[in-house]
Amino acid sequence: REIGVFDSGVGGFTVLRELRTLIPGARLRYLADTAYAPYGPRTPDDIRARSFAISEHLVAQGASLIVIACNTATAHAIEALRARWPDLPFVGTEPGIKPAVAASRNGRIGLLATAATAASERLRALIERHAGGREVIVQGCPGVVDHIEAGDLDSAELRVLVQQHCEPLRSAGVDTALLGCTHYPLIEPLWREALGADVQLLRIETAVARRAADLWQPDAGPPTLHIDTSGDPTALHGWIEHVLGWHEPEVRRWPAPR
Ligand code: DGN
Repeated sequence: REIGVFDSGVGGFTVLRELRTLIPGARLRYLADTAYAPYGPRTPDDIRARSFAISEHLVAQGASLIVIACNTATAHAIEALRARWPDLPFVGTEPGIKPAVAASRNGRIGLLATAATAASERLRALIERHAGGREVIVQGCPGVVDHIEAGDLDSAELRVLVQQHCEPLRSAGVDTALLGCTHYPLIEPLWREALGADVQLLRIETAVARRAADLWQPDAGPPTLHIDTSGDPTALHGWIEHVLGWHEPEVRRWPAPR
């Protein structure tokens, strides 16, 4: 029995890192859907289709719990996944509106996410339910994940893009900003630089891993970590070392090449 974890690419490593820390005994399998990244510009139908195919794979490998380490897939697919596998717990990744409301002093909150998350009905409902009338400025950030997936964490071009996406938050005077995409913590210094020191930045990975830890049922067998990708396995090695500090990655291609 494994915990299956997936994202469009390397963003979910930020969640995987927390899972390894909080559940050291877990048998983990991560699927990076790199061949289809980024999800941000994709249609909801597309995102659901990818989430279904990936979950089939994770279930076939023995998943007894699935962590959707991607805000975009959570926003568009979690309800459909739960309907398809009613007995399998799915833990989603969603921006922590409630903690942001609690942390904000001036009641103005910014939320940075992919275009697909920003446009989702689920996010709109989440804000309506939890924001308690506070103003939440939602900013879709097209392009950012493409840079990160390409290994660019600090180019001048990416800095300009990040500055542009943060501008509406700055002019609205937010004092709290949420990173609503699991890729974004990988460039946290750039968001900090663009938002300024007086804006507090909130991340969500630890809360997601904690939720998974609550649901996880220990079973026999040593802890394991498998990483599969729909893209080029070698492209992930640097990331695995950078984010997870794991030096001998064995990454398998999924579906297996014939
Ligand atoms: N990392 C994903 C998220 O949290 O939304 C999506 C990244 C993407 O594919 N655009």
